[in-house]
Amino acid sequence: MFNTRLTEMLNIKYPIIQGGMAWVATAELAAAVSEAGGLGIIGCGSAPADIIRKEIRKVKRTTKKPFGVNVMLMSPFVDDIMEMLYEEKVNVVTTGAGNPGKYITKLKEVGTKVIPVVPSVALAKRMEKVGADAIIVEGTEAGGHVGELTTFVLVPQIVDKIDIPVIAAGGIADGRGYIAASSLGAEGVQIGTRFVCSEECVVHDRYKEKIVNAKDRDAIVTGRSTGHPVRIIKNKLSKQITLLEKDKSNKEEIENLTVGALKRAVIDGDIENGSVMAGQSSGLIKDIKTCKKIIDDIINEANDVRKNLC
Ligand code: TUI
Repeated sequence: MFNTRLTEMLNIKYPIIQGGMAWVATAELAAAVSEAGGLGIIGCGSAPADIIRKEIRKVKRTTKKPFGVNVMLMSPFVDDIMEMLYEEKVNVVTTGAGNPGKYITKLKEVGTKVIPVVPSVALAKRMEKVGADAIIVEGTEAGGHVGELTTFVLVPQIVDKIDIPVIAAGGIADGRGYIAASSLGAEGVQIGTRFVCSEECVVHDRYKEKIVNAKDRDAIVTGRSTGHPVRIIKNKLSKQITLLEKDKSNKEEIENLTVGALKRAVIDGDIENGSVMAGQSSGLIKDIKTCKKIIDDIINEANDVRKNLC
């Protein structure tokens, strides 16, 4: 069940990809996930190319296993990042928040597999046509920048429309979610929030605690009115944004409030005025453990669930 076209293509033990979270997905987290048999990912966010190159070199020194880099396509440094990636020749590039079409041919030429994140059927079809190796289908349950549709409805619609492997993302944090995603036709899962609450993840302890303490309705979407919907855990910042969103003329004030807000939460541990990006799976996460334990527990639980199904 854990051998799929994705594990073959990427040469990994389990088809579990770590989300490429800005500020959060550092070399430490990526190396730990890859060592545990998944695919660790360094998240570029809006960091410049030289910083990311250093993170790549750190992972290369720490593990011989495959790993990847997530490129956030709204980054002001996206072209520099791509030039650097053509040189570093990492195993995998995942992309988010845009259409990576114009970079795919060159990445593939240097031997990098390209796996875009998409929030819709149309974009999935377009990405297959321009040469993507697989597609990450991300439902609105995910943390951070989100689309509208749920994982449960979007994954099977895309599985029906494309031939390359589909990886399900958004709302998956345990073995039950893994089996559900497989049942929908996914050949792998991408997991973000669960890995934030790992021992190896460098985010501030208060950020991890905020997720562990979150209840079912605490991961809410802010910024719909500004055209930048972002899922974060409810706090003082989210309440301020929600109030400002009642009036469309407050767009600039909202943008000012959110500039630098992710760093404030992740690095400074200001979980009230900062942006605590996390998915709806926060309500499922009750502890902090190593990446190896997270992956082993998912695999063991998935095996138990499967036995009970048959
Ligand atoms: O990219 C993400 N999640 C992110 S990026 C991020 S950094 C950020 N911070 C503040 C505001 C905005 C971004 C935090 N979380 N997930 C992958 C994802 N990609 N979700 C949705 C999409 C997406 C959306 C539109 C992918 C492609 C797309 O294409 C539009 C087009 O060009 O056709």
